[in-house]
Amino acid sequence: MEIFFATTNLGKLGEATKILKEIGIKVKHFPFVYNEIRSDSIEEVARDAVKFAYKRLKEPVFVEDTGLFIEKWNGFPGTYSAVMLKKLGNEGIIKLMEGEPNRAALFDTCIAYHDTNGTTVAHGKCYGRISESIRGKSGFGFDSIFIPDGGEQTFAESIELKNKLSHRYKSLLEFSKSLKLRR
Ligand code: ITT
Repeated sequence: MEIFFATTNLGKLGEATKILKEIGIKVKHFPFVYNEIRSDSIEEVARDAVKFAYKRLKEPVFVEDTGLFIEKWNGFPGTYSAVMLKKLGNEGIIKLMEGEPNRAALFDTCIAYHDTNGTTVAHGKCYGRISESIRGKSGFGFDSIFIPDGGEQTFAESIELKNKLSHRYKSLLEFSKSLKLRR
């Protein structure tokens, strides 16, 4: 089975390609540039984006919206994660969190898939905490400041672990099940 993934993020693309390959699905890249809507809901963002991608591509396609939700900041940056990373970076987050005992954070992903039957969504969450410093070289985005629950290493220090328990892994697994039922 082959399927298009519309994204500009090569980190996401690499992980999704690897994870889906192991379950027998080949990913084709659709480098789709699109201005996300403003919403606090990753599902709303993903649902809107996939309609545009499908309109452009005219083939079954999925998109994925991911946010880092920091408990102490009432879930911010959430759907604004890309802007946060661009403007403040991981250094900025570590600095703002200095001395903060509540470091709980959550990665939340929503995949939206669209074909002639309409849109379906799949979700995946990964709970953890923000590290005290930037650690590790692998991965992308916030990986060097996020430690999943039960672990001591950041995602960037243990990418093999990331791909077995991450928000992306969980959402792709749920998505692949619904895809196999649907097609
Ligand atoms: P597309 O919308 O084109 O797919 P994007 O980079 O804009 O790419 P998102 O809005 O979903 O994607 O991502 C928000 C930010 O969160 C962005 O800066 C990502 O690099 C980062 N991010 C997403 N998944 C991540 C992960 O698994 N680990 C670390 N950071 C991640």
